Amino acid sequence: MLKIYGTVMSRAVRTLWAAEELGIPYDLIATDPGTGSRSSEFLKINPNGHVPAIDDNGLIVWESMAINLYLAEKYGQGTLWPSDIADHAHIYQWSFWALSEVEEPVMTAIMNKMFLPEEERDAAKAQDAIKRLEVPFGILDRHLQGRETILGKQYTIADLNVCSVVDFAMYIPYDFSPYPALNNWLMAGMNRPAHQKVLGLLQG
Ligand SMILES: N[C@@H](CCC(=O)N[C@@H](CS)C(=O)NCC(=O)O)C(=O)O
Repeated sequence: MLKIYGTVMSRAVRTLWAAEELGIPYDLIATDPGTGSRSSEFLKINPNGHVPAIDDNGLIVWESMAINLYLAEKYGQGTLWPSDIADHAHIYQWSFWALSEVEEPVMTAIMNKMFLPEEERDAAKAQDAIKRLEVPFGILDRHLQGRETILGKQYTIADLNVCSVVDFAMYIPYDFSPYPALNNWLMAGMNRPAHQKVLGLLQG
């Protein structure tokens, strides 16, 4: 069975959402919240000591986007993973874009708003990060105008991957009202039954 290492309060939520969406049975192997796992046993799985990581019948993969692209291609043919190679190009494009253009400012804002100990938080850094989100969020909003999904077709792993980076901004909290197309797409992603099921794990 697929093993997913991580916790719901980490980037492993992306992998859990993908597994639920794809209907793959899995075991969630809990690691220390906030610290990943530095145990010598876990470092053999992911030498970075970061989550998520997976063990799919002996195949180890780490890095959340790589994991999700692999799971979608293996288990989601015709659903989260379309057949057209041009669609694959855009799936990679938007997934890598989310990590390189959106994740850092979102994480900087969240860390300085809520996760760091209060005495270490820097309000100016949080404000600067929130300001920097205007560029990528504007790009995504314009792309989604007149489209319900990133590819403009069925819901794919591109939507799930990008949504799972953008939705962290809701913890800042972030005012998405200047981006109505992005906001509608984000809410649709949040309300997908597979996503709701994973968020339900947060409640225990
Ligand atoms: N680029 C990696 C980042 C993974 C990452 O930093 N995960 C955090 C949890 S959200 C972690 O394991 N932190 C613990 C640590 O760095 O020790 C990915 O997307 O998988």
